[in-house]
Amino acid sequence: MARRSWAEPYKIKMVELIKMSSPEDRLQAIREAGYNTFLLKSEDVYIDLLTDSGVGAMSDRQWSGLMMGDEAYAGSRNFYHLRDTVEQYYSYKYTVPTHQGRGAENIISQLLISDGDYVPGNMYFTTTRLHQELAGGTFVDVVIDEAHDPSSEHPFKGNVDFDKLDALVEKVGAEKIPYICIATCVNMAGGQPISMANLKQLRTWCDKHGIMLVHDMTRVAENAYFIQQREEGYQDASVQQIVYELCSLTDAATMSSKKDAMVNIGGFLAMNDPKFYERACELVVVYEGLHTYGGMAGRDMEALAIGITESVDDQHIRARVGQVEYLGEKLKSAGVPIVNPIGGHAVFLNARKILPHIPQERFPAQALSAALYLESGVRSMERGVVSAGRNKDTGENYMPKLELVRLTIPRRVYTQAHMDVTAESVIDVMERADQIKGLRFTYEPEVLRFFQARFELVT
Ligand code: PLI
Repeated sequence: MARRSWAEPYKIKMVELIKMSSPEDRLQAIREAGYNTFLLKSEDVYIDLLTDSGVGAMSDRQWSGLMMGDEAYAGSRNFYHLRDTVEQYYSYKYTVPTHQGRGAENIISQLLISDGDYVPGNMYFTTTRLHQELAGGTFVDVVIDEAHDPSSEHPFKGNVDFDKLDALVEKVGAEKIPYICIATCVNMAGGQPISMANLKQLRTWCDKHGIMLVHDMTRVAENAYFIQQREEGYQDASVQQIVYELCSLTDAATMSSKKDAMVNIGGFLAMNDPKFYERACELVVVYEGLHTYGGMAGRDMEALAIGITESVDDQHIRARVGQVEYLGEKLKSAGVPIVNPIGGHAVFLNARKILPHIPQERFPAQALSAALYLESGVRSMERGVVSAGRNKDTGENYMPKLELVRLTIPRRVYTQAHMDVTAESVIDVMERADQIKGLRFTYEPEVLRFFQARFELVT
């Protein structure tokens, strides 16, 4: 029998109107934004693929959950619903809500990292690394080399390289490593999964060295889907089962609920150790709010609890990743260089290949992202040298091998037709790529510079 197509496991009940702007309006908008797509007004954007964070479409069940908000300052029933849901689906016993993922990163970094510590991870993430550094730590990349190679077809580019980990222990000693931070479906590598086998091996390694294993579980459901599709022994397991198994291999987790769990705001820190929970409760009241709401309204915790149950549904995740794959395949078949294999939440354009005439110091991915907006009103995000920032000790720019533009697909928001228009826009930009010029900073913030930096064209 021929392979059956997937279809979205929902129908649309309400729509938000969007409109295409004129080329003149877009030129003015991108100039005013200093060629930074973060600084564009949303109303000037046609198809918004900046991020998948906080921009998903909630279900009718989630919206009805909003009406069930218990906004008590202390002990909201929605908190207990969230806590129980986290334990049921993600295995962690204790949950500390935070306003979003970086709130949880701040707390875990402050609690566990001391000056001079090292924190290994399977590739950096911008806010994660910054909080580690602010707490006095140094991030160390221990992902496999294939993760830095856009053309490698490795099915699990999020895997940890144990030689790199062993070398770090040898150099600094296990007592200088408070924890290892492992992301599922590694964002900066192109939405690439870690395998269950690699995570199990890491669990054993951590036990041997007495090092804690922390899980950035922001996109764990997408990782679980790739395991189901690619890893031997998991074909008959549900995404829900795989998600639970992944989480239960780790000691604690930080979560940005704005991705997998399809809410507009929220996050949490979760763990199994009661002592660690106690300390996190002490700190959350300083930065976020009481431990039964963190930074969240009761209604948002309710929508989140419902979103978690929807996020691990096999039909949902198949359609979600399927839509990303649809866009990626269209671009690939037109000869557009993208990161392989196609990731879980986004298609990443290889700006080095598309703009070989722009050196990395002139920010090719930033320039490509601005050019794509100008062409079509499609908003994307730079994930290259600008996002990588500067080394905290030397002040030099990090020069990542991956110089990418991310076309990030919000969950349950756009249709296949939007993907077609996006693909056509990228192909049009590719055809006149030699006319695209590099950029230089006119304003460079000290930290997380990609959010607010401004640029001008280098002519
Ligand atoms: O944006 P937050 O503070 O809710 O979460 C921070 C965060 C942590 N880990 C990972 C893997 C992320 O992707 C992440 C946020 N990502 C954003 C905003 C993105 O556009 O990818």
